[in-house]
Amino acid sequence: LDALADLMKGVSAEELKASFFHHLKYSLGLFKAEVSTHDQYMALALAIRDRMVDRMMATEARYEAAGAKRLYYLSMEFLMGRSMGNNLINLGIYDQARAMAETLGLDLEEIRNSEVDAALGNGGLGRLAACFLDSLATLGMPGYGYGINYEYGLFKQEIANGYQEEKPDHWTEKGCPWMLERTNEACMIPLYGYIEHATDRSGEYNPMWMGWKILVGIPHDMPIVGYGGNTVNYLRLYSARSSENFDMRIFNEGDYLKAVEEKMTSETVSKVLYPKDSFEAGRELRLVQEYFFTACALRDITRRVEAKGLSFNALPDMVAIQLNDTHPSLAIAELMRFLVDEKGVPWESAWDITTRTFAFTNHTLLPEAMEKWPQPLFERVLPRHLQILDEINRRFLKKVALRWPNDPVRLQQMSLFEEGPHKQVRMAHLAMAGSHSINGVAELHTHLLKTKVVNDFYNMWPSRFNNKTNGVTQRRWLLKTNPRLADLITSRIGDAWITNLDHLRELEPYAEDAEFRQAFMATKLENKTKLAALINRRARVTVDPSSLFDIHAKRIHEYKRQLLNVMHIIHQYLCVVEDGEEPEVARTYVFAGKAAPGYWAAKQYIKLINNLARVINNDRRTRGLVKVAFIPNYRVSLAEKLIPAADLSEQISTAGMEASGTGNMKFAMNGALTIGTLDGANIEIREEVGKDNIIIFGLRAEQIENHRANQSYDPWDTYRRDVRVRRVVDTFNTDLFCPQEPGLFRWIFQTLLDQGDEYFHLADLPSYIEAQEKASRLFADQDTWARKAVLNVARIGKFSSDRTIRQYADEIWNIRGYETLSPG
Ligand code: 26R
Repeated sequence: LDALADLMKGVSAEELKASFFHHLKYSLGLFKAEVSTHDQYMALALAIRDRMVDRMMATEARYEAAGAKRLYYLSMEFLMGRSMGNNLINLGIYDQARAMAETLGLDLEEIRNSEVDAALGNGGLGRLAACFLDSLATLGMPGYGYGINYEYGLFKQEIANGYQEEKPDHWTEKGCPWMLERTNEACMIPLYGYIEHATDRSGEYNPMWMGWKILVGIPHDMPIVGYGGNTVNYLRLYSARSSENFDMRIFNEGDYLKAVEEKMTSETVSKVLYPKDSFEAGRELRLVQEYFFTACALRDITRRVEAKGLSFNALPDMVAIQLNDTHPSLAIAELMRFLVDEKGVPWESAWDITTRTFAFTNHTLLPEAMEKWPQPLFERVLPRHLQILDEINRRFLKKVALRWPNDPVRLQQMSLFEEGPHKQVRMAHLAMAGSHSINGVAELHTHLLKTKVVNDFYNMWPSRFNNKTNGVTQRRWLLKTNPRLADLITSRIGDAWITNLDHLRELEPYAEDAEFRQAFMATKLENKTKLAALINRRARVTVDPSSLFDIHAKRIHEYKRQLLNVMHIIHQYLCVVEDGEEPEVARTYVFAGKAAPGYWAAKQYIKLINNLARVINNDRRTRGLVKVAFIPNYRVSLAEKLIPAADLSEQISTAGMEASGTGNMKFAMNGALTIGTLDGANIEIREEVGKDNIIIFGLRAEQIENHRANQSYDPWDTYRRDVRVRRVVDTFNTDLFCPQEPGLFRWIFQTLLDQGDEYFHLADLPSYIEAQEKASRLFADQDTWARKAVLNVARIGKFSSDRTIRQYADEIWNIRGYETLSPG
């Protein structure tokens, strides 16, 4: 029996094969003859999962034996993408799996491609959470993700007549083989209802939360394996179900249909990810989602402490809870409710426990993304929590008043409640008041938080504020995504970079090695050739792999300024067709990204890019010189194909608006040069790679801020002064890019000029054009370009999420790794 068990767990090609067939037959009930690629994927995934489960249990035992402090990362979003490739690599069995597939006449890459992305996130914030899980496991740290098991992930994007159309992403339709459902650990979450104002026997006010409805949370665990395979943590995602008990009451009242309806509404709670990267006031379901998963997570966390028979005073020594933006910040009120109402802990000690447990990360400076809930809505959904917030606020404002006597304006500014005709709950204020640590995600971003956005809070608690510059995992974003470059790097400096990215510095001397540069550019060309084929398939555009691949891939947003990129392309186009100027190098402009379904301007940008592509790609005068392609349905698995093929990475947000960016790091890690503003982490990337190896342009955050403060920016000035700018902007008043849809883009002229150009496009266009010309000049000399590209890779070590996680672990969480690396 032991031999059988070993066979089922073993990692040789032979053993994998046995397990693969076992799952085909016994888990999927299939005969060999009727097996599709997707069935192969399912069986292989289950075989891989078996190997992770054993290690997950060993990991748990190791943490338990050590009495390890644990980190819980609460996030509404985890943008995991595909898992098979990463799991194989991190388990160290990629080659065995490929060998196994080969002996069966199967193609591992084809099998991997049939995995659908787990798109449980919108963009940067969700993908950061996924990178963090990889780093935590690789560092052997007890860190767990907690979130929602959305039945529908971020919508699928299709393009029809140049416009974005959204289609549902029913990613779980065929089941997710990585996930372990744990019905035995379900938890009950009350919400709605009312407060009964009672006094207890001693005459003390003792409010009772009554008449609630119950949601049931079912945990689904996705094992997360670290590189080397020694540590397997998990991501725990909750599905919402209705409560049998509760339904029974209605059943008994005889209203069968009402009972079924209630059940359906319960299940909508985990139905779909909100596709917005800005806040929409008043969405009740969103508030319920936030409370639902947050309360489930806390049940889980406190249950563990209670099982040990320990006092809750020990909580901050046993666990750290990180709030990924304000979305899970109800956890603060929920922990207070649990301690005070359910466990009878006095308020003061409950608050001490709470603030020592929580830490908060802010991910955006955009005012429209700040969560504020209408108080009446909040009260209806969470009546007891509103009372708790009131009490938190009362005590908090008392401290503010002590610090700044007779300063009613400050009290108003800092309150957890925004007064006015529509009273609102400010979630960021709750998150800051209830946490011992408040961090931004890049140096500039943290600086702006401290000095501008929440300056009052910084003055009150300067020591709570700290920076944790973002990072990305090199296991996915270099090793997996760019195997050719990864192999080349390893052939010269060994593979230590996989778990310590600082080792990439050893590549620096190779920038001066002609043979290496040639090999480096050859891998880039291979990646570009592959991408060219994909562009042909998905966008029906033929492009030349030797042209400069200029890639702009991220959510479509005005502040990210896809429009600025478009304006430069128009400029280049006009230089050819009107001035007869040959550009320095041929270029392929690639765009990819989704627009929030309700974001009109962003959706217009997509139409504009597609129209621009149609006009330029069909103009014989620019043939062989300029191509434009919009690749639909940007997602993690598409990013993995775009990033390794980029020469130039567009990071051109209005300075002061991109908190950090993480795509910028991934592109540079794959040897693209950045063209960008001094915004977010671009600033730190410049510090690392050196100013000669990055192309910076545009106004700095401070200058933008001054213009805003003094209202001193007038886009008409630039329009009048600069003929290039004028010529480009004027095209929006013509039908050059919308011959079939007259007047379609006139609104752009108006926003840029009559409405003040909020994002400083025109102010930055001249310096952007010059920066782009510089990029072309550099690219024309392939050898110079190669040197710079190599140095980008060699100097990108800082931006590993391993570094970021070590900093969180040392400076905020006070947790450590428990790796049992076998000696030698
Ligand atoms: C309120 C809710 C609908 C919502 C608002 C905003 C949901 C999601 C967002 C997206 C924000 C918070 C986000 O993704 N921010 C990004 O975080 C990245 C990781 O820190 C940064 O790199 C990036 O600059 C920032 O925009």
